[in-house]
Formats: sequence, C-alpha cells, structure tokens
Amino acid sequence: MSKILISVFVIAMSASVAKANCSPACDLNGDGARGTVLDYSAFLTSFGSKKGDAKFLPAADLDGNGSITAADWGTLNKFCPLGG
Ligand SMILES: [Ca+2]
Ligand SMILES: [Ca+2]
Repeated sequence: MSKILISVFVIAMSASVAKANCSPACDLNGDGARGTVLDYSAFLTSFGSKKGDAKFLPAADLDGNGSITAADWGTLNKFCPLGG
C-alpha cells in the first residue's frame, strides 16, 4: 500500500517539475491562472514598491529581493509570457 502512495507522490512531483517553466509564482493575483493579463496588471500595480509598502505584492517579487523591479518584470516575461 505504501509503495502505491510513493508512486503516486513521485508521479505528482514529476508533473510539477514538468510545469516548472511557468511556476505557480507567476499566478500573482491568486486566481489559479498563470501569466494572464490580470497577473500582469497585479504586477504593474506593485511595480516599484518594496517590502513594507502598502502596494507591495510578495508574489510579484519573483527574485525575492524585497522589491518589485525590472528584474522581476524580466523573470515574469521570461517564464510566464502574457497569453503564453
Ligand atoms: Ca492569475
Ligand atoms: Ca524583486
């Protein structure tokens, strides 16, 4: 029984690796869809903000450096192109 559970777990992990190109981090507005116009809109709203600011969106800080910058924009475009 536990072998079956492990197999299911491994398959699930493989599936998530296959989708790594467009990581869950690209779902900036939390609606489950990644790289949509709503995610880009959420990004732009928080663009230029930093940790502690009211408009800072942790999900948009894709490199985790505490501020939403052009580097995060580049990552978003690279891994989750709009509409793609
Ligand atoms: Ca989304
Ligand atoms: Ca950042």
